[in-house]
Amino acid sequence: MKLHIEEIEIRHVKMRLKSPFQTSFGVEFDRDCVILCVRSEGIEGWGECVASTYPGYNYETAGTAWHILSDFFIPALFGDAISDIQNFRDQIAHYRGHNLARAGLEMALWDWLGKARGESLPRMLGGVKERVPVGVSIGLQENESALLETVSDYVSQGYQRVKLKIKPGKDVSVVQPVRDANPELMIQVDANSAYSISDVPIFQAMEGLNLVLIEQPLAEDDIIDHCELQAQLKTAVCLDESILCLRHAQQAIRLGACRIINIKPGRVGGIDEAVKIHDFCQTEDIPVWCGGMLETNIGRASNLGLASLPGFTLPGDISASDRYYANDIAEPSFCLNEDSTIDVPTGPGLGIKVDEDALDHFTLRKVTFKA
Ligand code: OSB
Ligand code: MG
Repeated sequence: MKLHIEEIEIRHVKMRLKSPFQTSFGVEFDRDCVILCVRSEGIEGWGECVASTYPGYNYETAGTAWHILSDFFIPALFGDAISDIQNFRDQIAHYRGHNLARAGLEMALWDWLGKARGESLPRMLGGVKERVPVGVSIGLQENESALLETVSDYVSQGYQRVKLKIKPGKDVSVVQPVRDANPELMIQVDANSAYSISDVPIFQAMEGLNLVLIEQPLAEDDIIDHCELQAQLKTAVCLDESILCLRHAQQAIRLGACRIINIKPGRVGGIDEAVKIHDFCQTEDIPVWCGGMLETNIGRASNLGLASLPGFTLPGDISASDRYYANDIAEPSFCLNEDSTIDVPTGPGLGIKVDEDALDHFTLRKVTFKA
């Protein structure tokens, strides 16, 4: 790879979700994100930065990503050619944080690189699966009947695993009726950091629900209390927000803070770091699965490619395209197979084609940086 970037286009895109997504940190009606396009030698590489509308999941937003990309990360790339992904990472390594922005740019480079080489992302990463198991992440609902209806709708579509968002006051009592109505279903819960160590009894009360895992129960910067919690539970704790890099994963596993890791390439600063965490977890016999950030088909294709690696044994939050947006900005539309899997794209790079008309329709602002 010798990539002399000619230009990079960034767009702030806003898309209405088919249904609002409510978590312990708030509700999202629309999804804001930053879409990137790297151009050189007649090849376009597309990337999606998964920062959202407001700093609820973590501190980044589409606005902060816009600032960090345009004022720091993108200018750092005009000059020397980029020789490989590691070299790209080195060029912005002196800047701290902002993993979602970093990962969006890296995704565009992977797409460019794959197209230049005529290789798909899963092939470049060492993927082994042609289809990957997936589930669906269900936001907090108004009441019990709305939740039961939503779950049964997804089950009838073929999803074999659901994830239920929980928060204090809406936990055991919310999950119990879903378990009662679906004795065999794979169910897991996600608290998005809403509890503290004094809530151990609540998690102990969940032991009877036969959950696959409990995702990010405590504060994102609190590995110590996650250790204390995991030691008192048979159910596996899974970390999402707490794991920002390979070192965090190594230390969390060494200390016993979790038994499963949710890998989101955005949160860990890119696909390259995500693969490193996957590789480490495989040697430690720690199951991993690919999380989601309500991606468009650009980020969805990337997640499917990553999840084709052998260690992604648990179903990912990579639901079918039709669950998110009425009109997406890239093709193909990813469909659920009867066995609750989705096919991994096989075309060069991400294996998708961006629909520029649709993209223009959802674009709030656009800037092109030239070398
Ligand atoms: O915590 O996993 C999460 C969406 C946005 C921010 C954080 C999370 C989520 C999801 C949705 O759970 C997963 C998806 O379907 O993309
Ligand atoms: Mg989560």
